[in-house]
Amino acid sequence: MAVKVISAGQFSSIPVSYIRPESDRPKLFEVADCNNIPVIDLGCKDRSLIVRQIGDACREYGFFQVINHGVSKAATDKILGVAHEFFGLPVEEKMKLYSDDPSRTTRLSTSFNVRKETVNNWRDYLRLHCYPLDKYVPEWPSTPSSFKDIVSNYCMKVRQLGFRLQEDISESLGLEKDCLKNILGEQGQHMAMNYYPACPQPELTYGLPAHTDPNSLTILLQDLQVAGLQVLKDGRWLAIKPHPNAFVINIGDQIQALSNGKYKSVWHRAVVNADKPRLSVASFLCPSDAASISAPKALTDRGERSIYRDFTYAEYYKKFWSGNLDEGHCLELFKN
Ligand SMILES: O=C(O)CCC(=O)C(=O)O
Repeated sequence: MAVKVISAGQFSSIPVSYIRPESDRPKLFEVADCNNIPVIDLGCKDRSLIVRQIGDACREYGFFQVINHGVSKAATDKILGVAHEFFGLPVEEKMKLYSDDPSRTTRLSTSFNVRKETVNNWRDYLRLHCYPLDKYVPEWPSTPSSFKDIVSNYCMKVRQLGFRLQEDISESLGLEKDCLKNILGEQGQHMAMNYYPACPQPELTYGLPAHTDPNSLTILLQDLQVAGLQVLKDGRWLAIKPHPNAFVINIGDQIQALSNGKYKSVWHRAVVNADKPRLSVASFLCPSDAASISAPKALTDRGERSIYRDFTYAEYYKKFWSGNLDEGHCLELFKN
């Protein structure tokens, strides 16, 4: 099989297929540093304060960071370490897992959806389905030998964190704690280990272009040393500086729909840099395929109309992968 991943190459300039048209480049000089994206202390004794802070962050930014989140530093250090080891493996070893078929449950791939897109992205990624673990772990890489243990331990911890956040988000909307979780059903869990090699011309391309996440909630672990995540706020791109021992949390399209548009599934993107590779680990909680996504009555019975028509997550996910990542907010296609 031809070597398709960019982490296998040495480049003094970027291949033409990665060059964005002039109108669609990162314009890094226009990006502002964001120092005020909320950092919420989940260890705080005052739960009502946490719920309020989460509600404010979801309305205002759709993004926040959490500290004292219950996932140990050992677990986050280990997963970043094993991800670095994985991407550092000889290319023949990595290519055993290569696939550009989005329906594959374990696959190494590159860019976003190479079957559909016209311009490529400066990213390789390992995509894993993670729930239930005993179904998917046997498919995961066996090299490095510690991979399966480290990643499964991390997945269990992050899942608990995600559920706790969904409870807080539910309450922040004035709903029962379990309301959102009940609608979302038996949630799936996916992971993208993203590897962005150093790029000779970062001003011409993206690691990931602007997109929103199709799922319910995303928990992102960023490489502390190398920034690259940017969020769109009030029409301006803001660079999110990695905060020590924090996760970045973002609301996915399904929570935007369930909140009847009160909470934002915000556009975000990853840019690359000329000096250092960057790594991030995104964990996605995904509604069950059959989950019927419909804003709870309590949010619409005060005369508010439902912004989105009812749909199942399976229907939404199919639509999302049938397009390009940066084509438009997929939720727009589900408006009443
Ligand atoms: O690498 C990042 O910071 C962003 C990753 C991301 O947005 C994704 O995996 O969907």
